[in-house]
Amino acid sequence: MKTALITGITGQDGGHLAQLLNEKGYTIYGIIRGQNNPRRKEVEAEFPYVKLIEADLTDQSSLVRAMMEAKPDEVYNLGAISHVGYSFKDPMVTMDITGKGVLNMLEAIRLTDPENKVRFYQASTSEMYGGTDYNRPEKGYNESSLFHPRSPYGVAKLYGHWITKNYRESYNMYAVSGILFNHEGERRGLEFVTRKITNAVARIKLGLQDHIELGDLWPKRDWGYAGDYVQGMWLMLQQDTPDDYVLATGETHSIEEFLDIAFNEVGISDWRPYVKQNPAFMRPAEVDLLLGDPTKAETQLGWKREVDFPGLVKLMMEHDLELEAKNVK
Ligand code: NAP
Ligand code: F7E
Repeated sequence: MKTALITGITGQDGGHLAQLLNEKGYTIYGIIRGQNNPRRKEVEAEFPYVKLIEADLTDQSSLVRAMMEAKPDEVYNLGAISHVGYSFKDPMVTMDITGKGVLNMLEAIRLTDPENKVRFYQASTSEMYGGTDYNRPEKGYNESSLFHPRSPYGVAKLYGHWITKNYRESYNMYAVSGILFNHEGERRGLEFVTRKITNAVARIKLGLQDHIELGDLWPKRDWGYAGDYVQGMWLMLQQDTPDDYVLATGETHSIEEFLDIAFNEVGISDWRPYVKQNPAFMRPAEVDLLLGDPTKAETQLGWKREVDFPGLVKLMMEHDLELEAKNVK
């Protein structure tokens, strides 16, 4: 059976991917950073089959050692500073991890895989398209659309995207990028708007808090379910020839629409009295609207998302209501 090495094992996608690859019978190694990573215990408890290796995307020698230990067939590079808002506050670290970290991983593979057998997945993002509408085709951004990132995160990811393409073209590596639109779920970090909302709505319903503070409510996103998207990542590494693919739902919704459904789930028809706007959650440059066209992934990979927008909000609400009920005294 195959062996996979996952960076970002403590993150949302790392968890979903570990579960998927375990079901497929893979041996799984995960890279964990820091001398006392607070998420180590959670990973060990939830995914006991994942073998953890201490390494850091900013430390190339640690990645070489990880490659030598794991000897993987497939490497999924999911590790990153992934929060767009935070990337404005710490742009240098974002570049080091989210941008140059990709090069460090690619070089570690090249140094340890002289026969060019390892397949590499890079977690590219719809944030590379940015907020400008001038180049968006009617059906949404696709693999040929122009890029115009609007944050240090988007710029760093664009570097990762192009260096992956460059290594594919220069060294004939099986190195691909999945250009993934927003994907969410019960494992989503509380710092992202969808999970921040579902968790707060559950707490409001249970009397644990009385309001939620958010930034701008008009931006629109193409929101899918993370469990569906890791299937696409795996499919991208199983093809005869390496290529890049967009994964998206082909629908876009505003944060206000997300609030409508989330509050409705707990029987509150008007969310406005419970939501306060706080400029601290606004960004120096915003991405107004993201809409992706997944036609290539659907036709060539046979990938299709299963969970729709209301289904996504519902599953996140159900999860957070159950989770927060444990905090009611
Ligand atoms: P996430 O939950 O924020 O997870 C990020 C992971 O990166 C964490 O495991 C984190 O580990 C790890 N990491 C951070 N700095 C690191 C370093 N220096 N060395 C090694 N690992 C490091 O992100 P996600 O939502 O799962 O997303 C996975 C990937 O897809 C990311 O690259 C993200 O940018 C990209 N992406 C996400 C979406 C989305 O909607 N979710 C869409 C497009 C692309 P610690 O526990 O040590 O912090
Ligand atoms: O913001 C607005 C915010 O942080 C979504 C990452 O996974 O997807 C994600 O990036 C929208 C933005 O996700 C709050 O301004 C309002 O317009 O949940 P988010 P994101 O920035 O779209 C892409 C594809 C990635 O690649 C990234 O890694 O919501 N918003 N109020 C807020 N956002 C947050 N976080 N918190 C608020 O209070």
